[in-house]
Amino acid sequence: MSLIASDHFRIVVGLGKSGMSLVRFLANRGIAFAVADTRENPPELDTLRRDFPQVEVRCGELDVEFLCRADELYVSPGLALATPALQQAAARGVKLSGDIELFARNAKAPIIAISGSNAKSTVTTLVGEMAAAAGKRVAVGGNLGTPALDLLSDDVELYVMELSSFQLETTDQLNAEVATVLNVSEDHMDRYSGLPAYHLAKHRIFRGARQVVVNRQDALSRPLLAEGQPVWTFGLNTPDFKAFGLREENGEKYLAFEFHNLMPVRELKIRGAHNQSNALAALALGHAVGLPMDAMLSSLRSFAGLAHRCQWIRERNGVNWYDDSKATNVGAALAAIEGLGADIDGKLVLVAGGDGKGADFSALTAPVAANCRAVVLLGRDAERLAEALGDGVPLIRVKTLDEAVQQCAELARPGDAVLLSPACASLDMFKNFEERGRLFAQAVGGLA
Ligand code: LK2
Repeated sequence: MSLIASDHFRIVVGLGKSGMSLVRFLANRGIAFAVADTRENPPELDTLRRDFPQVEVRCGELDVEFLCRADELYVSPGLALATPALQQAAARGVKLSGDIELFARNAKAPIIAISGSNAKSTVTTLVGEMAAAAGKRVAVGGNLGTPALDLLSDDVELYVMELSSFQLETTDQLNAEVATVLNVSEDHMDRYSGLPAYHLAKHRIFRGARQVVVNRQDALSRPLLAEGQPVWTFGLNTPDFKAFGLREENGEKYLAFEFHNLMPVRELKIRGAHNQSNALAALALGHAVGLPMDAMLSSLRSFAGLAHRCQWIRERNGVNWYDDSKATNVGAALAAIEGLGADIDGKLVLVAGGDGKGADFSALTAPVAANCRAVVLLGRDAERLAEALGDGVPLIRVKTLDEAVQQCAELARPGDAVLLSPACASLDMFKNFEERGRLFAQAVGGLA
């Protein structure tokens, strides 16, 4: 691609999974572009050189002059918009955008848009399965699975999109048919000035949304509404009009819509109050786009949960082992510790630690003291976690995941559960939380 200054030249900044989807999208449409990455050897460099040898790539420190040749930059969710080179380019009139903005401009079918600090992958997957069960040609992806631009197709009837705050920061106008922020609790404090900035980024999901879904039990999930904009709600309390919730009848708890019961909660395979909330959120989103209730309920009955999300690994000597590697923030770890803790006869042996992203761990102190026999700590922020947990519970420091598994095997007693729920990102020691979970399960599988 030539590098003549023009009004229509773009630069893809960050060559990961979504960067590569941008490359394919722009190349397919004959739009002139180049690629930049702050890393010397970005993950998709070999793929790019092989499939698009004509595309100019600049690796290493971002060069403002180079960036200013573009009229629009598509910035990776892994790169802070506050990065000085990006801000300098923006000050010189270059538009900062992202793959989701391009996706929204080009999608011809309705979008269900899902964000939140936790449970977004579970709810996105559930809604996707509900739509498929209803016979819709549905495309599911975004922050999970397939990058948004790779989903675009004229055959698609419905898009179900998981979106992170980083992806939303570069999205001006999503124009979703229905949008939700499932919940807001602290995460990514290494990238935001505080909870308000993080909340603001998440709420960009509502820009141009026709309908919204709100969590009745989380005020931070509630957007400013346009007059007459349809609102559906979910929550674990009793539902009213346009609301999904729980009702009790003859000692049996039911998922319910408005004033009637839908199905007994015990028919869900996914356990814990937070998962009932997830089921209700998925119902609200599906209902908003007109999915039939019977198809949605049958999907709820068969859904067994996601990999690395409080996933059972094995039983050994009366101890059950769980992989909750997906718990990359405090809120997620809390849900697992309280949920699983209440479900077992014994106590939890918790494995936690990693990159805490500047989190305040103090919310873990009391629930960990109440539910855990011991905590095995590893990773960059092990000491910060230790400080927060104090002396309410025995703490064991380890250097590796294998060592953690060995320690847990010695500490756990019959009736206990061992839970990897780090409350931290994995990137200080692993490629991602999937790899961390896989290696944990492997070590657990290797115990005699
Ligand atoms: O913060 S992220 O959205 N996801 C991590 C988190 O939630 O903490 C996942 C952690 C884990 O353990 O798996 C995120 C972080 C870094 C990223 C990113 C998303 C880096 C990236 C793309 C997306 O590429 C770096 C490109 C820089 C030019």
